[in-house]
Amino acid sequence: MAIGFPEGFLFGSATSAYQIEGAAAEDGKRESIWDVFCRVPGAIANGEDGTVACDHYHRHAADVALMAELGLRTYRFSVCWPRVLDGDRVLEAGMDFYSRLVDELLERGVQPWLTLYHWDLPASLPGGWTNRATAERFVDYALTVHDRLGDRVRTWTTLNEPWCSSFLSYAAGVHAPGQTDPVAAVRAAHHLLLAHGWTVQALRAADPSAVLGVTLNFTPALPASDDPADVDVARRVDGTANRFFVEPVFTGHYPADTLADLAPLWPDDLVADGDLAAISAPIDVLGVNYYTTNVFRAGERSAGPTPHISAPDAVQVLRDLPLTDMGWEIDPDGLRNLLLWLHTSYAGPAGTALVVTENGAAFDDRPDPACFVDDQDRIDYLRRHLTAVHQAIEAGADVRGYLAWSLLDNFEWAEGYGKRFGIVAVDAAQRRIPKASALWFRDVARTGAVTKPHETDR
Ligand code: IFM
Repeated sequence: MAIGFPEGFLFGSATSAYQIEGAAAEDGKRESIWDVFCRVPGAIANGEDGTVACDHYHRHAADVALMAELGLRTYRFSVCWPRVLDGDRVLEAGMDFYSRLVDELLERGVQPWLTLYHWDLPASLPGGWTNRATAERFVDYALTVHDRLGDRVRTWTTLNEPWCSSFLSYAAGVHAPGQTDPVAAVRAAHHLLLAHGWTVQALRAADPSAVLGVTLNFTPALPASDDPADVDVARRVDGTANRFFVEPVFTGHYPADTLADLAPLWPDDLVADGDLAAISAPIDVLGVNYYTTNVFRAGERSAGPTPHISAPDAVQVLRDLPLTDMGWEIDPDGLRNLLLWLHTSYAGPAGTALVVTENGAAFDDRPDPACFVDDQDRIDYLRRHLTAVHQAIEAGADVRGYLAWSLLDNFEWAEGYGKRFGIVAVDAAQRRIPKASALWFRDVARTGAVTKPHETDR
């Protein structure tokens, strides 16, 4: 049986600059914190980096043609800040690259969806996100990019997944810049949110009709049992992983319980008057990135760095669910529940639409001798999650689109190239090979309908 999505529902795909562009030192591009981090011995699996990646910087025209063939209605890409700005100086070649990309997308009928920050911060900014001045620089950067592309790009996302660029990057040390200081992580998180809020205010003033938003990653945290210790540890993880970001954006307050949990780490001088009013500037769309749901029990306090800075005693418990190649449990019901929670608690009352800006799975697939990738496991993942989105819509959530992560097999950060999320494979010769999932998704995008998974396959 087929389930149809509402008229105009946006099917698309997403990538990010560092993960696909390559051309790491071309046309005057300056270094980002990821260029630097990839040189740290042991930071990235197999010592890999984004120097060449998918060579999209040189192959963008063919990549856009492929997007059109795959029926994508929108393409979410990110701009690499140090490709377009060296301090205050505009790097014209880098800016031209994005301008051409936008033109090509529009010529092919694919709506450009621009993310300003997907983690490749200029390495030259002192203190990175621990420094409040970085948030000020971000607004200048955003306005400069908008000045060049705002006549053609209508949808602007400030940040992608600030949890990753704060707690995972400054507390767990897993992502650039690789720090393991929980206080630095709290500073980074607040400054990222501030950069978001100030930028929404500035872009709104410059371009009142633009569609503005932020993309947050949500990993729902559930207790392993009703033991109060398990319930409390799941609450604390949920506080920093999810509510720390969505709550101030919609309510202008950090969650009270999370503030209490973080009190020993919270710098007195962090929040200035007006910060939370800026952070809660109204947005038009909340981007929702969902991959999995985690279950936690309370265990021994871990000694090593962790992104769960208020829950070092959190121990993840695996359920009896299939895993992706990242070791992430496949839990589509978690996406339905998440969308309903976000709609009911935050986005709905604010009149803000939801779009799933990332969802997808890594599987260990490679082209067969006939140069085809029959990734039925990914089709199954996408189908189940799209079905969950449809269920959320039926239950009243205002979800306007779904963007598959990712268009291409690409650089999966600390995991290097070993984890393949693409619906299109990229081989060593940089050939693009649409997988079975890309052809399946093309049909979904063209018909606006998905066949339901068989109940027996669940
Ligand atoms: O590849 C990443 C992406 O950059 C951000 N969201 C999660 C994806 C898979 O880990």
